Amino acid sequence: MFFQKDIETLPRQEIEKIQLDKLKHITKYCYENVPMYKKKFDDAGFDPDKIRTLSDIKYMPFTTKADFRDNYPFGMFAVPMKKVTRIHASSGTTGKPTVVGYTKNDLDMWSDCMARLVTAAGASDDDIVQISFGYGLFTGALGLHYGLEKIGATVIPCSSGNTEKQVMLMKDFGTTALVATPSYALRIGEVAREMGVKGDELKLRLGLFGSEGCTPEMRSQIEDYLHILATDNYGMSELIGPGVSGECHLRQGLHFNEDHFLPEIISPDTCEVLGEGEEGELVITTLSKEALPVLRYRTKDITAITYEKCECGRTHARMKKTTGRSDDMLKIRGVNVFPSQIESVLMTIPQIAPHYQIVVTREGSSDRLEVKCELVDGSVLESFNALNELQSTIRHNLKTVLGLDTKVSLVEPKSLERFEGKAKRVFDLRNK
Ligand code: DLL
Repeated sequence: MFFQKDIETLPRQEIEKIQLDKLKHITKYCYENVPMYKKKFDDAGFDPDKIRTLSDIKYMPFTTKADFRDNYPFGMFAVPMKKVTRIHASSGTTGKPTVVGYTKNDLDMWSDCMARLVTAAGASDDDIVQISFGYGLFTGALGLHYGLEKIGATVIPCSSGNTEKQVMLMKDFGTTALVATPSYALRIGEVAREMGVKGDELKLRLGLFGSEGCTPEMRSQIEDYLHILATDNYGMSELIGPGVSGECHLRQGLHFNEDHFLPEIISPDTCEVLGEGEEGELVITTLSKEALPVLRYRTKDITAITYEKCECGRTHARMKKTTGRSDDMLKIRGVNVFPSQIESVLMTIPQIAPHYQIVVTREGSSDRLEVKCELVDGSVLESFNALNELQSTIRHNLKTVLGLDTKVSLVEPKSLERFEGKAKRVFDLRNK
């Protein structure tokens, strides 16, 4: 068991005392050791000695992805390279990767954070865990790897890809827990079916998923495929990787490791700090990191925070599953659309498989939204009436939720792309 009860169940006042002490320290540490923070603070007239209460953080300037880009590759590091024990990087879609570094203490703290979260999710030293995140510069695989080893679980470092082999090992080794993106878990379940391996032939019982969004409706489908309880883990490379927050087995929000990460929610438009329960952009300050401390990082992920104690006994704040990133939001004919809203609608329609694509184009001055949905059973395509009826139902349901007219294209089973890491389902072709 890796339940750090003395920390994970602290009363709020005591959590906040730890946070304040650490915040004061890290603010000065950044000012003294990272030229970028010194300049940022001086430019903003922010005095690092002026933090008296936690809410004084609101006077501190934000850090953004652009700061990483401008200081590529190691300019944000607060320690000499001699003290850096590991480097990771996030791939990004364009240009140079975002580079992150860890001291020995950072790696220990990271595996503690992960050990806490996987324990909360229900993993233990009885589990045989297949890690099907890609090993390499991506933080996901090694992050979970060391956390799971710390709790004494048996780790199988499969990496992603070669899905038939993944299924074979899962069956032969008696894997009980799977670490993957939800999309790859779905793919593994699909290949298992194709190979004639039924969910109940596997010993799988727990999914430790994360790194991308997944609606509750999609999650239920994955659980049905694999006969598991699926839990969610949130994090990002810039902050540490996975280990920022994760669900316990009760799945009532993702518990932060609040002694190491200080969360805030802001309005993405005005940057004003919002209150408990209000939805906005998550901003995180790392409180313990040595190699790459990050102050008030704008994650762009949209969520809300609760400080209520969880039924599981843990007292650290929890965040709602994210509804998406602010930059994932599509503005179509003036209407804001989150891809997760479309996913939720599609996943309630039994004839539609959990595979879809969203394509946005511009015709003249008007935006056009097309949703390609994969059929569970291709025979629908042979009946004009059945096809028509299904299309109108989906169009109607989408219109009710989004308030937009959508073109619905039903496509053959198994015709849309599958993913071994994060899924790419949205194609905004308007500026191409
Ligand atoms: O995805 C770290 C991670 C690995 C988290 C494994 C959990 C498990 P990046 O590649 O830097 O890091 O991507 C970070 O992915 O800002 C979110 O938009 C998204 N993301 C991560 N976890 C979740 C989640 C890793 N549970 C970006 N739900 C973040 C929704 C998530 N989105």
